[in-house]
Amino acid sequence: MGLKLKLSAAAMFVAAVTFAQDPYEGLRESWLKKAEEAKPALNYTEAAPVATVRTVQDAGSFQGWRFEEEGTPEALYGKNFKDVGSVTLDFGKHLVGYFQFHTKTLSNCMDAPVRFKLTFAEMPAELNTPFDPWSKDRLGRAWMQDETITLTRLDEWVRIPRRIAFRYVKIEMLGWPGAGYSFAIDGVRFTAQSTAGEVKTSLEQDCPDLIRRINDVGVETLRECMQTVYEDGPKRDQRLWIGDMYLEALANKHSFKNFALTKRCLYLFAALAREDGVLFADIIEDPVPHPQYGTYITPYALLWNVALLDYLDDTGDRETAEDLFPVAKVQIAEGLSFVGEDGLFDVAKKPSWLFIDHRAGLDVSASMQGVMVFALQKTYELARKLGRENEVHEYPALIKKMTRAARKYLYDKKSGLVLSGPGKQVSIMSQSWLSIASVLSPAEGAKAIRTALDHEGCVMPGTPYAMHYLLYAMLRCGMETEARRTMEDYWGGMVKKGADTFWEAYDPEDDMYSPYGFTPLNSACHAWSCTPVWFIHEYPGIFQK
Ligand code: RAM
Repeated sequence: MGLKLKLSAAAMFVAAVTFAQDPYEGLRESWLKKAEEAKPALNYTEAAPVATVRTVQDAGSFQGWRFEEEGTPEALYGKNFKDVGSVTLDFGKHLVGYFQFHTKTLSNCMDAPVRFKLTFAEMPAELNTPFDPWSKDRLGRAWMQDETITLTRLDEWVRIPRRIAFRYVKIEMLGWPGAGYSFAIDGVRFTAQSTAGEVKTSLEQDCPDLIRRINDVGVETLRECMQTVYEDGPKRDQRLWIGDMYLEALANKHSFKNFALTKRCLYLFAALAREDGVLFADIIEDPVPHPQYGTYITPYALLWNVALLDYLDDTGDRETAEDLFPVAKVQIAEGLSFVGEDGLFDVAKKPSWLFIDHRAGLDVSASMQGVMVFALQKTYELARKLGRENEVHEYPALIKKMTRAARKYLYDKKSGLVLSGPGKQVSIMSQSWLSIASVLSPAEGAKAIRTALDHEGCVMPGTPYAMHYLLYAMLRCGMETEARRTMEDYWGGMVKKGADTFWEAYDPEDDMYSPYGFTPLNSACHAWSCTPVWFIHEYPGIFQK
């Protein structure tokens, strides 16, 4: 679809949501246009498989499966595929883009169609776990990348229409095509795409090997997720979420420095916000950019403000920050509408999906208090940088009030722990968020985090997203050695278990952990796990020595 057509269709959405009280009235179309103008071009690279592999079930490997090299792709290309029947190819690295294969008549002529099943996978276990029967309480079955295709012609390239995120592909011949002819699969190729471009940073020469590998895997993760928006995962969900964007933009600052993509995403969220100005949690680009209607995540909307401040700091692009500052104010006002007279964020009012981590059972009240205070602080800083403090003069008093309330109702001086919700739950996220928000002093935060880590029954993070905030909190609390060890253990743990790109969900104690009830649904290349890139470069003295 041409840019013009796309723009006008998206503008129709904008027109449809515009009504009398729209705080962004008259601005949305120009914001959408700025988003389109900032869209970076995709770079394409050609890739080919490096080996054919055989499956090995191995309890010592991640999720119980690994591949072993078997032969070369060239050896496959000469064989009658009716004898091969099934083959798995390894491309040697994670790729995002479009897959093609070529067939060649070997004897006689095609006298009946031939049908194949192609299964693409990011992980060995994903390729070796049967997908069916599919339970209806899971996410959509078609996220799984298996495709059936029937050829009625040979001797040409066939392209699989859907965009693929994978490292491995299994090609199986389905049924028997008849005895009248033979053929080979004599070529396989992949066009990979990303908008990331070249890495523009480097590590210190004597940077330890494990940190270097963590950085490299983080960079690859980010590269794969940088498409025409910051996607969360190129396999699933293939869309722009605020929480993922915030962390991708951090890592981008210290790698590709592709700030136009950040600008595009900030404007997209603003242009497509709800009628009252509240940001949707995520945006889907095709066929025209539109929100995932009905999906709001208050902490994400608040973190959008932080991403805007970071963008201003990274680029000095004042025009964008000025344009979008009113949007930041709306997110704060929306968040504050759930803060009670007592100065506490009231999760019982259920403003939205209060996503802090995927870990089941996590009580988010203390974390929400932290996110709200952090967003107030950062939005005030943004206002100051724009000389617009007068518009938000009430923020400092609110920060004080919410800090006092948090210390009074959520912080238990005796144990040194933050306790969240009616069940007084101890979680890593509660300690981390109240440390990030400076509700706890660095010494109190360090004690809270250490005590929680040793506390039996403490709710541990389930995703690298949550781990990011733990690491950030540790650094704010002066826990430098522990921060370094946490990165080496957690992200380094994934590297040691064979990660080419960092995973959406990871529990070092449970390789089968999945927030979706089915591990193959986990995304194995997930944006929010790329932040070691930011930490390693932002704090070279701690991570690169
Ligand atoms: C899932 C994905 C995504 C995240 C949301 C909240 O769909 O993991 O990255 O931002 O949850």
